[in-house]
Amino acid sequence: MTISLEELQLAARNHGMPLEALRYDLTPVGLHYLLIHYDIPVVDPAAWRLQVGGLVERELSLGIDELRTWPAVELVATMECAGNGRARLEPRPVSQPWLHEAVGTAAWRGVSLPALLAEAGVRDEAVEVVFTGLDRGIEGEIEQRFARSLPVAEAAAGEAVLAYEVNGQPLPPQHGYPLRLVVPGWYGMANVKWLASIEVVGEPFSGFQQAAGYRWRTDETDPGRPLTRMLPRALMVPPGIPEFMTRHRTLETGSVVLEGRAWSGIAPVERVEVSVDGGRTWGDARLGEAPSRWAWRPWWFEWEAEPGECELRCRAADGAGNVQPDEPQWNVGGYANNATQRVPVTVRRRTLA
Ligand SMILES: Nc1nc2c(c(=O)[nH]1)N[C@H]1C(S)=C(S)[C@@H](COP(=O)(O)O)O[C@H]1N2
Ligand SMILES: [Mo]
Repeated sequence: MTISLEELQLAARNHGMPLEALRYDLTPVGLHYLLIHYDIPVVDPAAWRLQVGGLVERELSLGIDELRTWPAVELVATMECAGNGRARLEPRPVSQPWLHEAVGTAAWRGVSLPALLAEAGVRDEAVEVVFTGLDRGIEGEIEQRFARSLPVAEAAAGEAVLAYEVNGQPLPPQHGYPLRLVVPGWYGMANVKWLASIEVVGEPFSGFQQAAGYRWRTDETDPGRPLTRMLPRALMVPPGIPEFMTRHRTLETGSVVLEGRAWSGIAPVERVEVSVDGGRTWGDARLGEAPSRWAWRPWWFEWEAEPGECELRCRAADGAGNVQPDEPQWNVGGYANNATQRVPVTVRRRTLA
């Protein structure tokens, strides 16, 4: 189970959202999780341009000030890394060792991707749209720029946004300055940062992050299936106070309101259940309104805490019938582990002042 220095190096660069930040509808920018494969590029906004080409009627080359003159759209979306939960698989796939915290919700503002593609004019032979970032590195022994594709139908007719602002501020360097793609409902890897080009292609894209990475594979011989939309997940704010090293929680007896958020990229969350006895019995949480169709829903659960040790759990179900499993399903890349969160707590009698 030992974490290597290489995994620690990744974990120190790519931080999660502290779970107490589940209290915010919109994650404050510095608390949103981060995942960066290579180095954060430094971009000169005066020199930067977005190139749009391939199977289009009109090629486009747009500066950031020009993009800002287009009609702006706002998209509030929950984003989660496909590797969230990876570190809880056994044996642990070696990569960024996320526990539960690779998630955040933000208000992205920018240009509608379908509107931009309509302006360029997507030709009939188009199959996919490829999004390439400025960041370069080596992965699987292949030198590359981070690039991902979307099916033409998703790109040209969905609700994706080319964002230049997050929560009312210009994108900070770590979130893709000056422009990033945001594809609501999809796992994080689809949301290409530091966008340099958009290319409409007539064949499925075979780049590393599409053909080798981000596939759900049972073993090394399995070509696997691509990861797309986020499976449902509920997370709770760990209640009480943490012990510094172990982060084990302690709280006092009496009425406690457990709270958290739940999301699914497939269909809206319709139910959240909570267990206060390690999964033996479950009760329904009260659900609040999601800030948008693509953002997490708040939930609350009232609990009379009795002295002793117990394990809290929560799980979400979406309108398409997807429910979180109790146990993870192992896969080569360690993706899409949405097994229920477990929070062991010690309840002690209220201390007299
Ligand atoms: N250009 C580029 N885009 C990228 C990445 C990257 O390394 N390079 N990482 C992807 C992954 S795996 C995730 S989970 C999200 C994370 O976005 P965030 O760091 O803004 O939260 O960005 C995606 N977009
Ligand atoms: Mo990710």
